[in-house]
Amino acid sequence: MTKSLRINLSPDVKTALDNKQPVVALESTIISHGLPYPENLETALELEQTIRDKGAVPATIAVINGIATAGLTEKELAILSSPDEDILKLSRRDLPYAFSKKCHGATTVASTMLIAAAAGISVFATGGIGGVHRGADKDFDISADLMELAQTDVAVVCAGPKAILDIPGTMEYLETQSVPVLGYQCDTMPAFWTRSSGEPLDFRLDTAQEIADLCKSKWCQGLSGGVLIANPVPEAYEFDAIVINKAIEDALAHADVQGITGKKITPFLLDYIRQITDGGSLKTNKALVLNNAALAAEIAVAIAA
Ligand code: PSU
Ligand code: MN
Repeated sequence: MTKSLRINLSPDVKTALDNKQPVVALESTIISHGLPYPENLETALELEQTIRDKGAVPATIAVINGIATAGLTEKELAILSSPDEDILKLSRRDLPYAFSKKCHGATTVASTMLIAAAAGISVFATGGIGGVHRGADKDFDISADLMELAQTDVAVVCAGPKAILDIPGTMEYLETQSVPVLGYQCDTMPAFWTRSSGEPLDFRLDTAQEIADLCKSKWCQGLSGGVLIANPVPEAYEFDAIVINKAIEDALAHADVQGITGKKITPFLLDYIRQITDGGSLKTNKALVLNNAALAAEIAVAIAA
């Protein structure tokens, strides 16, 4: 019995990888659990187009009929986006269930990284990574995204940890796990809906080329594990800090009253915040993911050159 992950590559992705052309991985939890219909499907398609426009090949990753898949058809993207489908949220630990039950599932940052690395894809764009939750000193809620960043050789472009989290705690955890965190044209950790959390970053790099150079220096010398690139949301789409922080507090209080925990908490908070900001948080969310896809493509092009 072979012990390597079984992966279906789309013809596009396979050709690009065979020819050492730039490829950018995209996750699917954001489609199935992070954004509402129909914006989720529109965004998924726009993300892929943004990456193509920058000269790279998009590889959206999910589990389809129990098989890890990189590069989805429009029909598969539509299934993952559909409010009528009950799509599982799959982090690393959930993959064996989906494989054995031969079902569909959306992959988180953690499981997308794992599948991307196994396919030979080294750059990945998401919205915000999971992290240390507020109150993790009591409930131990720390996203598996951080453990994956510690061990898997993929560069992840994000707009910071989602601001629903404990951002300083998340940064401490990344330091302990020896994950380089790079500010792209910024000196402080972005906070997803806003451009800065105020937390200083150790490294600022101003070009995709410098980021590519750092990744190559790391991986070529056997320093395994991920690289986190923090790319602030474009100014024009930044959300008002006071309004968003109030919305986050409200959402956290409601989650507490309703007893929402575990893998349901992140989708619950994102949806609640979208509703109480009248969809305003959604515009920001969409803009920041597209911005991350564009930078990820530039990094992938620079790595492949
Ligand atoms: N970024 C977004 N929306 C999302 C997520 C990230 O803009 O929905 C997802 C990612 O898939 C991330 C997951 O891996 O939330 C984190 O979930 P948890 O906190 O349960 O580990
Ligand atoms: Mn969690």
